[in-house]
Amino acid sequence: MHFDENKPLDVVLNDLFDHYRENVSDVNKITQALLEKGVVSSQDDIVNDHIAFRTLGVPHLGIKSFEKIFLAFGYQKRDYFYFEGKKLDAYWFAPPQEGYPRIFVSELRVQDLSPEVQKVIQKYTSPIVEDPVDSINLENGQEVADFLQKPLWDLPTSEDYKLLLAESEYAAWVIYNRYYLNHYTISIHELKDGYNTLEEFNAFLTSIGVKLNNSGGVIKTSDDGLLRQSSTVSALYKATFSDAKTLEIAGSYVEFAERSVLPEFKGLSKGEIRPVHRRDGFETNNADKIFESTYTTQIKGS
Ligand code: OOG
Ligand code: NI
Repeated sequence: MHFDENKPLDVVLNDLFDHYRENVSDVNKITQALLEKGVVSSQDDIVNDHIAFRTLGVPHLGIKSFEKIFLAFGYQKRDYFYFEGKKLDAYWFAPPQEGYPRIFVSELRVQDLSPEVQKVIQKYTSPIVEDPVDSINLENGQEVADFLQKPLWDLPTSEDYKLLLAESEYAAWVIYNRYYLNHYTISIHELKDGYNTLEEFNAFLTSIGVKLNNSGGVIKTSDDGLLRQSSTVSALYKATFSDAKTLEIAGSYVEFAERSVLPEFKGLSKGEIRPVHRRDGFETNNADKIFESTYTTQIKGS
């Protein structure tokens, strides 16, 4: 993905992606290998199915606050998802026009966590008494892009990070990584023959040494069989905490999605198939496993 127009949404998506690819080495590794194999001729040829963000369910920092940015850009709020075990809520947002990625935003149900963990989270977030997005001009793309890279709360101590990690990997990820882009997603069905099924694409990823999330199986399949997803596991990076200690913690990852043509459009020829003819949205059971791409159980497991 790379947009050339000067629209605020384009500026924001480009900036998010630039920071993300600088930090997540699998992004360039995969693009480079696709270029070498002649599957694509530039990053712009890769269709981005969706991007994802994580938020904390406390006043002024959850989905209700974060979504203002993308609603202002013309995104539409769609289905709600609940993840009981992981104590998360989520929504997905449909883009204003074809060619832009869907957005998946999740939120930690902080009130469902232990009093100790709630206290640590509140220590960082309680100084925030109004929606931080309200102080930025949403018509200025660069201002929004800068906001998404800016810390909204103090850097945590390594002890606080470890306390969160022991109870909720998600909580620990957000307290350090904040609104960083959590992943971008390659639309596998848009690639050329030989690479446009997840089985073929995952074999290619394995051949270039990319490690995949295997929670619930490497390929996660929706009940209707039409949305299939795989993802890498995040690399660890050296993070410095406010007590000057460093820890190896999980960063972001890359996802791969294959959306099949809906039964009512099965008669269309290959050239007639547009994105609107394919399975849309997300799937709770797939997403539940994809969250684990940043979990140490996946990163350290074999
Ligand atoms: C999001 C996990 C869910 C999907 O496509 O279902 C997801 C996350 O890890 O924050 O991306
Ligand atoms: Ni995803």
